[in-house]
Amino acid sequence: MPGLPELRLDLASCMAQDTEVEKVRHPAGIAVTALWAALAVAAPVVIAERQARGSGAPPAGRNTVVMAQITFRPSTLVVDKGSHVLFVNKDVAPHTVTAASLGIDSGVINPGKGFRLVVNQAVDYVCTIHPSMKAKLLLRA
Ligand SMILES: [Cu+2]
Repeated sequence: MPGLPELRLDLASCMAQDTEVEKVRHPAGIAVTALWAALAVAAPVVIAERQARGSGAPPAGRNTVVMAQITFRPSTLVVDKGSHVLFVNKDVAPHTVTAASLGIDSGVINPGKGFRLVVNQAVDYVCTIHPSMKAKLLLRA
């Protein structure tokens, strides 16, 4: 899926974010920490290679919400605090990711475009163009 250069750039920082999370899940172990540190360096290289091959589709990330058929999928996504969530519009219609009370508004996301959000709190959001589109992000306990 060409046409998402900004999304690919964001993906690299998201993968770095994921490695930080994994470090927390494996407390203490020096070897484990060293391994993930190495992967944190390797991850951007992998992304760069994918770009070079022209495979523009983001990998099926855990923190991706797809907009398709006038629906956010999944409608509830549980993420670690501080995670980056990518919203990808695979629909034929434009959408927004909006939580007005939290000051979150993607603006119009056209088909084929995306939006990245750093999640530090639970977020109930809607698409302002299609008020029936509602979904939420929850923080992992
Ligand atoms: Cu919409």
